[in-house]
Amino acid sequence: MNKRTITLIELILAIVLLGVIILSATAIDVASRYFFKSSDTKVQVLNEVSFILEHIQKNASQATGWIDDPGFKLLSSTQLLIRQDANNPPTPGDFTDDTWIEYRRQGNNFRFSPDGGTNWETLSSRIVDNPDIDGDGFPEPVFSLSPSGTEVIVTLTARYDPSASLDSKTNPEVSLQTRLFLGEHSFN
Ligand SMILES: [Ca+2]
Ligand SMILES: [Ca+2]
Repeated sequence: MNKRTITLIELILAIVLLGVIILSATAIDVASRYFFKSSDTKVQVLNEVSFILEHIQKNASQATGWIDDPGFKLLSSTQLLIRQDANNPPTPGDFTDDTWIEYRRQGNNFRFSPDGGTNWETLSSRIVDNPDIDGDGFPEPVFSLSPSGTEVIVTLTARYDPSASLDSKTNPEVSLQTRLFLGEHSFN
């Protein structure tokens, strides 16, 4: 009679192998969750910045004015005003009854006023300073006039958690740039 018995060594080996299998399964799970989490935060930040740039583009396309009386005012590198005719019915020949809408970066907030600074809506609370995108040694301003005076360049950077430092995996940031073609509003 040669009954097979499990030795202590075999038992320990079995436990260790089981441990290794469980650990590697957990590692894969953590890695995939980490991956989804980081891509998810990046998409969220990207959506937020692109929404703002579309918001500005849409309103800029409805600016009222012409070469001697442009419908854009670049008050500073963080403040842009756009004049619109909000009258019903519209009074296109008269700019004096029009409304200046405003976009303003204030700290981590990017805000929009539809009525000349009375009411404000916060479009994002994730805004951080722009990096130096064109490599000239200076970070890009939020709003700037192109050298030709024919476009307003809008550059915006948002970070998932603006109070924490940038980390491409856990705290990503996204910079986007758009140009508002001024047409008859050109400053030249
Ligand atoms: Ca008008
Ligand atoms: Ca630069």
